[in-house]
Amino acid sequence: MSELTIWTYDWVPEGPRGFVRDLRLRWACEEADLPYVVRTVAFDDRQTNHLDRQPFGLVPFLNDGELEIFESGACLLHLARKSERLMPRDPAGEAETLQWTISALNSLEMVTVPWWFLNICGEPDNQLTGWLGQRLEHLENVLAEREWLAAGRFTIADLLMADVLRVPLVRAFGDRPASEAYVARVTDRPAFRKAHADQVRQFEAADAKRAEMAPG
Ligand SMILES: N[C@@H](CCC(=O)N[C@@H](CS)C(=O)NCC(=O)O)C(=O)O
Repeated sequence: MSELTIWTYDWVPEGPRGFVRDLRLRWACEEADLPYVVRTVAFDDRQTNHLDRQPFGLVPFLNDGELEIFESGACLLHLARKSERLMPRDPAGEAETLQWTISALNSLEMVTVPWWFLNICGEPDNQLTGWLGQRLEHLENVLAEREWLAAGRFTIADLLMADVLRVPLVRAFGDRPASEAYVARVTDRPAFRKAHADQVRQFEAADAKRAEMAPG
């Protein structure tokens, strides 16, 4: 099997630790027992220092041997082709997994991220609030009826949806008991806990190095 390399930043401030999207790829590899290494690009000058690997200057991106791929969703789908644990192989189970994976990105995260951004910029009651509320309410109704989004068991669709929903401001939005239980259940998986702890530990370790290099 070719070597998987997950790329992230060499350091981030405390706020995003535990939420940088390389965690999605670490988590998937942990779920599927796929061996991987983590390598880094510099956080400083990130807008321009790795445009050859991620055309928007973001992380994560992935190497699979010679193959290079960016976008966390695309990387997850790539990893899912390696392990049935991440996506079932029967056509119906695969189609369900695909639709919920894309919907986590394109129906939920496309609202949660801009809403979150306006919120932290001091506009908690912004124009996206109603839209977000509707999307989360619809999802709440789905999650009230089932334990997993697709195929009756954990898939990358749950990994992605739980990662979108676990952002603290989103998680605290409204009273949505089924969604809260879902996020708690999915993020209680040992693979998530390991991926999360590894990421936080890596950025904490980078603090010391950064302090050494700081002028004065
Ligand atoms: N759609 C992209 C989004 C990637 C993204 O927003 N990455 C964040 C870290 S989680 C980043 O690199 N932020 C740096 C910046 O915005 O300067 C994906 O899912 O891979």
